[in-house]
Amino acid sequence: MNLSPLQKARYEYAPKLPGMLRNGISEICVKEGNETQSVADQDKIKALFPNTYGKKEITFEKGQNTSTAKKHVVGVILSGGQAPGGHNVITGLYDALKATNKENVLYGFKGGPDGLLKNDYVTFDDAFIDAYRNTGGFDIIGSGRTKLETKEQFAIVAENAKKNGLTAIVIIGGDDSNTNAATLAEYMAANNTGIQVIGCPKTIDGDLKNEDIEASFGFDTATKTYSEVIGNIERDANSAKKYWHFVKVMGRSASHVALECALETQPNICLIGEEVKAKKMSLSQIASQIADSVEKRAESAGNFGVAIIPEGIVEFVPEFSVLIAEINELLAGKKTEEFNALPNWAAKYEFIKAGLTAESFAVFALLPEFVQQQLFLERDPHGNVQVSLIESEKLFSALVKDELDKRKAAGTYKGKFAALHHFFGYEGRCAFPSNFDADYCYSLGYNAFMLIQYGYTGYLSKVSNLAKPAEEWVAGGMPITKMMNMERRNGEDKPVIRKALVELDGAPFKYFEAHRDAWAVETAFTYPGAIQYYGPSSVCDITTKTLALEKGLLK
Ligand code: FBP
Repeated sequence: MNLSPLQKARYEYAPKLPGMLRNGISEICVKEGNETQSVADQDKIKALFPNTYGKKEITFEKGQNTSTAKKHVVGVILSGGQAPGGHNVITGLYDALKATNKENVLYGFKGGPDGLLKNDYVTFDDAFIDAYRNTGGFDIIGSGRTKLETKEQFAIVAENAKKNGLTAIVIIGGDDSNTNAATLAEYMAANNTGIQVIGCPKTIDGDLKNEDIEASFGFDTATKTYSEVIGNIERDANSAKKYWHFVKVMGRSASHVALECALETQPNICLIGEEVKAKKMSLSQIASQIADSVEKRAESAGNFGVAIIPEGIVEFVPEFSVLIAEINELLAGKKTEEFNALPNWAAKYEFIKAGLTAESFAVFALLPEFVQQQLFLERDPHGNVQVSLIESEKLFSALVKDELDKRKAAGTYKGKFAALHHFFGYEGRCAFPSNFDADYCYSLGYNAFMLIQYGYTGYLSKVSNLAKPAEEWVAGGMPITKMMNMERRNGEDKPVIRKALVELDGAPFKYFEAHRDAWAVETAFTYPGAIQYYGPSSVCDITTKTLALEKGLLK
């Protein structure tokens, strides 16, 4: 295989473990803390998880290892979207498992949860694992988005697990996958299978975090990757002084990625979906806010700038959500065929006009035609509008242009507006993990095996104190049920891990809010540059501004 120089060098990188895990397996003991309760709906969650609810928080410490010696056969899956560092969770898990007992075995189930259902797996050995150390991607075993949530699926997983002699399953995934890990753990316990289930917190979106989980892995590398390129674009914009760049960044439900990139690069505009929703902002209000920046900058800095748009933005705009719901209703059942049979866009437009309420039609009429058509072309398997496919970066630049044209006609704006569009998402999900993610992920995997060895199930591998050097990180585990509450999903009340949205009273947003008016007018761009893997720790090991602000390390 042809290896790039960096790939070769990264194979040699030794990820840093928390100090308490560095003394060798025989010197890791466990300290149990308090019993836990779910974040809300305690009675309901307790009733649904009678075997795994209320367990104690645990921390690992230096001391005599008192776990029961037992041969372990562990199965691991990667679940959901790629996130840098996934390979290192597996290498950390493998190293801890082999350091404990050479006879222990690690199976990698292929293609996400499907691998467990189809009993499709590989057996890891040193050579296999060594080829993936400190690399990005999930290609080691692949990933998938099948949801493991029904009793029938759990029964198949249990049967396959028994067939292979598994003692534990590790699920590396986001909030949904770890919710399913908790339910699988409960099933395994209720049926006395003896099979433990441990989760690891993954997602570039950064929305799996809470008072116990400080960060999901992959967020650090992905946001650094996007911030590097946004910084480069800012510098290009500031050199040429002729374009406004509209940059959409991933983050399906939360705006953490957009916010972190804004903190790193200080663009002129960054929309935060959670704020848009809280202030019930309309599309026109948002466009007008961006147009204000364009107009002011035209008078001072010039006709250029950078705006960051979170992927999930349109779903946060209340009037847009209502429009989507009405369109879904309008095309429900047989009406899609009727709509598709109409001869041209003009006829379809009349059908839409007749079917929407006056309020929603007014919103629809405001949209550029390509977005109007996108709303009716791209449907998911249930016939619903695929909101994630809407090119919101183009939508907002078109709305801003309309607003500026109006201002031009009124004689208040005299600048020029030329927009360029970008979407950064897949570019960051498989990047070589930053040192932070390489270290964090390896620690999560290593720690997951410690939880297995000590007999825990239904726990999330937890590594905290992350804004400090790795030596000071704290390793342990938290019952997943502690992070759960009841939510309405597809018409049913379900126990789920609470998704973390951007908190408008949180330090990262507050910092952004305090500076954005100046950034909107001045050219205050900052250029983070590429991720550095070698060099001083102050450059290579630093984590996100979000975490630093949350931990009070940045003011
Ligand atoms: P996870 O929540 O599974 O980690 O995935 C998040 C994400 O990267 C989003 O940012 C993005 O909207 C989505 O995955 C894209 O999914 P897909 O890979 O299926 O296109």
